[in-house]
Amino acid sequence: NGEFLSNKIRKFPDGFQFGASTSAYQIEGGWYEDGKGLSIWDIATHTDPSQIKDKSTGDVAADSYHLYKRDVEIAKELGLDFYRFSVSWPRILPKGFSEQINQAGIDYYNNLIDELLKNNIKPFLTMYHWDLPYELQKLGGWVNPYIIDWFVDYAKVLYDNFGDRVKLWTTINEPKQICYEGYGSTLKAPMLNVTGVAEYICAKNVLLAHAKAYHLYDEHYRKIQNGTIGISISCTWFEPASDTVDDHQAAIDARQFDWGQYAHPIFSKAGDFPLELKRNIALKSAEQGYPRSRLPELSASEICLIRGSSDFFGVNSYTTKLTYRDASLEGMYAVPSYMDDMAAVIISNPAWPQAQSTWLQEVPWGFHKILKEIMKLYDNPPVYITENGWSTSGGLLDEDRIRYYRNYLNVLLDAIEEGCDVRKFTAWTLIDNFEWKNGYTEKFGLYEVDFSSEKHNRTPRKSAYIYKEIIRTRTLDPTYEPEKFSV
Ligand code: PNW
Repeated sequence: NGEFLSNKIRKFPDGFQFGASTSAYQIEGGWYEDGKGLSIWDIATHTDPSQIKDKSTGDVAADSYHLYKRDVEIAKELGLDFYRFSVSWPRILPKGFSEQINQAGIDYYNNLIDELLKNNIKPFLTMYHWDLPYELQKLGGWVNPYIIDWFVDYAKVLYDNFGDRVKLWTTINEPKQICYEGYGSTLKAPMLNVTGVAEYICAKNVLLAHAKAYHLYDEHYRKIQNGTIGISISCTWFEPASDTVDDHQAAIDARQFDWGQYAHPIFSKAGDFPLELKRNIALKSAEQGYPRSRLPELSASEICLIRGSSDFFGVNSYTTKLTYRDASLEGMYAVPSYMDDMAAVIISNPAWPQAQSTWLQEVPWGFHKILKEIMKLYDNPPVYITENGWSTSGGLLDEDRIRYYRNYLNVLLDAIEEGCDVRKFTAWTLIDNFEWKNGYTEKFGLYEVDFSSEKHNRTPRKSAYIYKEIIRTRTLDPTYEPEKFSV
């Protein structure tokens, strides 16, 4: 499979920056400490543990609420330019609203940010990585349009408290996983499972919440705080399974449903939801007897508010799928549903290298196609890779993770040479963590965490030494072997 045609050492452009990423619920623990409110993940893991593969919770996770100094030390060991972490909304605003600010929560993130800056590592703050305050979920969460205001109120608290030192922001991590997985299925909290309706209402609200938080920064904070703010969207490459026109259209539809749904309104010249999305959902809704499309409309002023509301395109990208069209779709998907609206059949190719996570296969050329497609569709926006990574079942000798990173970085360099404006790369993830419904059964960390001991010791994997050398030399050397691991 190796994508390397030669063992040539390749150099990253000047100014290219490297980081690693985590998220609050996945690492912090401290789930009920110092005044933190409950999130939808606290509720999901506690009300029905059988929903999580190993029946675990994020109550303690990697204990970063107490061990954040060690996390920063690790970031320092790796030589990271920046560290991307998320803030737990209910740790700052226990009830979700900004009438009551939890000072202990503010202190925690102040300490983390100050510790990073002390070590010369730029804090890259994600405002929302899925741990919605439960009090807001009681009101409908992301399907209640008032959440747009609640999110902007929360963003203001973050700008006011951290914006003097944080210069890199993402508003929202992965709208599709929030909306489709959380509201259209049971894959993520709140497991609402109202597909065909809820994920589209959510999409509109997420886009408007993001855009309003962006404009608040742009108009009231940027002048003084001088930061950069954008959104992170998960992008899978969908490749036509055959050369037929139908399969090509199926792949386009799948991409437009998966990420165009969120990217097109923000990054395209025209704005609004993509044509394929509007057309498919309107047609199906009419056929099904709905009085109007299940996809909510964006008004002219909403389109305008959303369009252009991101300084960069944050790309979270891991894998590729094959896509084909099956005209009948007979009994394949529920009606109505997101999958039925997309009307594409999605499969994987068993020949591609497989990670521990069932959905994750190594397909570097798919990553390359995503970068080229974003350049083409959205007029070459600045791209930050805000997540990319590989899972194993554990162990320090992670040759497959090393191969994955090298191959993905290699095609990233190709894309840059071909004109793509990619400026940052972020590994998912710094340390092993709570992998949502898969609990602790999948390890994405550059550092292993010993979850069996109260100390939660962190140990570098072989990939950590490789990543460190890439960052130190600003080059990709496919033959480099770290001393510690050579036999
Ligand atoms: C990321 N896909 O989401 C999440 O942001 C992390 O919290 C999580 O730990 C990580 O994945 C690993 O699972 C993904 O479409 C979103 O292939 C989409 C995809 C993969 C991961």
